[in-house]
Amino acid sequence: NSYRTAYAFAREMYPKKTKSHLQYGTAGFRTKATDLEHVMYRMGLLAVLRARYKKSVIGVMVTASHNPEPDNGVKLVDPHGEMLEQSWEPWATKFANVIDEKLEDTINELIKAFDITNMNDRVEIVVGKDTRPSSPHLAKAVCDGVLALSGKPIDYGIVTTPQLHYFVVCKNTNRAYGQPNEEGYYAKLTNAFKKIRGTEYTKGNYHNRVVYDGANGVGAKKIKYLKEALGDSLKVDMYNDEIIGSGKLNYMCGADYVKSHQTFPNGLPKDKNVRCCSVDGDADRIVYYYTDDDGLFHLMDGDRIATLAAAYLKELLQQTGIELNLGLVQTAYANGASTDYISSELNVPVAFASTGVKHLHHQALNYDIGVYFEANGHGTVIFSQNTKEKLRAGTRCNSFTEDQRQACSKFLTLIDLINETVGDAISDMLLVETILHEKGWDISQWEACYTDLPNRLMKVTVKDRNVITTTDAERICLTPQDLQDEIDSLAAKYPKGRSFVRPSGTEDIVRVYAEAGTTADADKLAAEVALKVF
Ligand code: NG1
Ligand code: ZN
Repeated sequence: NSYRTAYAFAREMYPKKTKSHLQYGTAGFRTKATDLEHVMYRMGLLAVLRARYKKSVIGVMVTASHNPEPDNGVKLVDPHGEMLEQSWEPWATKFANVIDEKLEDTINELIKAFDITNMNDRVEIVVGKDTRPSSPHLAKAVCDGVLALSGKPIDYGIVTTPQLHYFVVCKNTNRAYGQPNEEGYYAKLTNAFKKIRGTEYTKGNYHNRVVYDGANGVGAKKIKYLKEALGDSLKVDMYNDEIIGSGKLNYMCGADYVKSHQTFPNGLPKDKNVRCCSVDGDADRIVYYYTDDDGLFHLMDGDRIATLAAAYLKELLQQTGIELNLGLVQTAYANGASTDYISSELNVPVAFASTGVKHLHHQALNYDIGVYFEANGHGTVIFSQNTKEKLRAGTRCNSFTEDQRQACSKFLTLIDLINETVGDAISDMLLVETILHEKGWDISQWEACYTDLPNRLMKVTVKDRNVITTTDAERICLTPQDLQDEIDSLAAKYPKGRSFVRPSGTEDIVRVYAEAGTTADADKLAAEVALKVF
């Protein structure tokens, strides 16, 4: 009986040594690497059960993204490249927390609950890891878990989170999405990029050079391969590429640092008006920025990328003449000015989802063309089957003009450039570069689309963050009673005032967000709302 072996093995190799309770949250499990050994092993077990239940390949990614180097984490990737289905999250939590003596029972309980009868299927589990020093050891624990239940671990070594999602989808679509290896990934993106760019590498105010902050992580390691494939079409000047064991991963650099400190990362040359970008520790997020003539810092976050992409896709869609619905999904953290711009000026409908890309992704499925981004730079675009079929038919349609047919084929190439499975810093960078190139824009022209409202994000530590519950994509507080009324009356005092609070899904804190017409007002509003939360 294979799970008996698993159980015995666990006690010997990966005993549960910690008492602390871990919860599978928006980013899977994340904590000090030293507390994660048994969790990794058990996620290997769970992945095999999930793969047998779904009769598909499942992914397991070992990473703690933008967290400090001593942390680590793990998330499971479902067959279509999405995050683990929400109804299984409590199972992941249970697997991580049961005592060793109860592990066998828990495995049996799950097998029974889902009526898994194919326990002998030799399912494939693809495993990836980031550059943390703890990752090889933890990824091995995952593979041991997979082996313990007679699954087949396929270890991809160090890869970005979006690469792992891509491999899962390639395997589950029988390679229709692409070749399930790194060469296939780079080839798909760079072929599409070069095809759209053509041979005119600079255009108008656009120059084919970008300064790239690799956050001293996997995003630095991987860009080396990409650069080769891009040739002269785009020059990527890389900085912060000290990788394994330097202790510098995400340290004063990377997308999260730049976004949350609204400042230039360490280690990059501060040349004026030069387009720069930063990725995070597993390269699923990207933000752009530049320093102007006066030395002032300007951030182009996920909202900017989302609006740039949505506007461009809308134009391209109009050129095809095909009727499809296009929409943008944001979270409550999206700057109000971006929402106004996209809905009022560009007439693209905007929907809101709760924080966490899985919620945005889900909401984006409601559109033929769904653009979704978190303000922190995590997002992508997804296209319905209907969209792809109509575009393919459009390329051969006799009643279309030649321009329309060409627009259809360009649109299809653009889809190849986009990693639909999950937000992908490298793919998003190539998308931004493609749009700016086509428009002949420098970064300040991109910025000129709209002016961000001043905003302020604060953390408040409370005894129990879960006393705060929210609704309507976290924009409205349900409990404690009266809190929402108090927020409303505070926000009403300031022109363009807006504020909301929600418990964080990744830290033991409450987040307070406020925006208003001026920085002083945004700061005041945030502070006043924070006081009500205490
Ligand atoms: P929480 O801690 O739930 O606010 C944070 C980010 C999310 C998302 C997750 C997962 C903010 C305000 N929140 O969530 O956008 O990226 O981490 O990593 O940036
Ligand atoms: Zn990340």
